[in-house]
Amino acid sequence: MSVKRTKKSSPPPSSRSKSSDTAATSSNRISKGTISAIVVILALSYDNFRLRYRASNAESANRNLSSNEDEIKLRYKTWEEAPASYEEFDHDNDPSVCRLPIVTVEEWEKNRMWESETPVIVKNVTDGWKALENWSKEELLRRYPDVVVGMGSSKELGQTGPDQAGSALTRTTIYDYVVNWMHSSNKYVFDRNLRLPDGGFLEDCHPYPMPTRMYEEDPDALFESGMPENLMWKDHLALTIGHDTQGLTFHRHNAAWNTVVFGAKRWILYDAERIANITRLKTMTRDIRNPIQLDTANWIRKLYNKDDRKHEIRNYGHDCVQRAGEMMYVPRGWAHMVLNIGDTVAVVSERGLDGVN
Ligand SMILES: O=C(O)CCC(=O)C(=O)O
Repeated sequence: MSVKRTKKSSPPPSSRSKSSDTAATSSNRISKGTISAIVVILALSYDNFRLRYRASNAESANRNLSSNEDEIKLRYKTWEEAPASYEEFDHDNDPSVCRLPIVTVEEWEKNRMWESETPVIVKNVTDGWKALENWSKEELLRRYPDVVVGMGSSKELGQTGPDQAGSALTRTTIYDYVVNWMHSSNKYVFDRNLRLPDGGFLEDCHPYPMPTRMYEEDPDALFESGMPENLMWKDHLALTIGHDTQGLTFHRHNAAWNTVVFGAKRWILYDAERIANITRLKTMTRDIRNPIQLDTANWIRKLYNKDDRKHEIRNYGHDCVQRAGEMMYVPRGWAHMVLNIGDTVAVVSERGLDGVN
């Protein structure tokens, strides 16, 4: 799929040859010193011209995002303008339904809540993040068009688990995904391979939430502590970008945090101990009479109210809506599925990358 970008053309070569022709014909009448001076001046002006040419080229690339053609391709100019099924999937986190502590950043850090086995929502995590401005749809496309990301269908990514997705992921760029795929396919960007430091893009998420900040501030201390690498909150972050109703189907992995920058996510979490009974896990996550895994919207629509599933989640799980600015912490081994409400952009960090079988 080609990416529509402004072509970078070179300055017209004729301007250079014409100038040197002029200098050559004058050479009979003027001294060698004067000729050298003219050559230097011409070279400087050419450089100047080249720089200005590049700058105006960059400007026109930026302007191009709002040109008619791209507006048609973009369909929705901002994340917020895109369809969002709040009416069908949102709820108000009633404590009997969500059943999670919703805490401040201070409480999260003071109590080192990432060491616990309880899921939790942390408020106002994105306070101070440049991403709030730099990742608006227009700015993301203008600043980071060429960041390479992996995309695949939410269902496949859920089935393989995002770390083992391998061939289920196609490499593309942020620009290509947002302009050409996001609203015309079921492709979801869920890329766990972004690395710290990345020279700009991920710095927009400063200050990183703990415990990822620990690694960023002093990786040597972590290595020297003797902690095995697969237990560290390390240098890989994930980026997720997807339209309304996308989201990973039930899966499990190591402890992870997920912070929404734009949009919202509905989460269904199911207790790690409860799913040690594998038959129960299967019954919960799919229709046993027709065990094709449903996408997350259809799990909520068609399965949630059947066969005791709601009772299980109300007693051994959580059903919560995470809003922009909030972080969801999922402890190791908890089965969970997610549904985006509206265009949603989030970053994720996971402890180690060793998955959970
Ligand atoms: O946002 C999603 O679709 C899935 C997120 C998830 O499973 C996670 O962060 O662990």
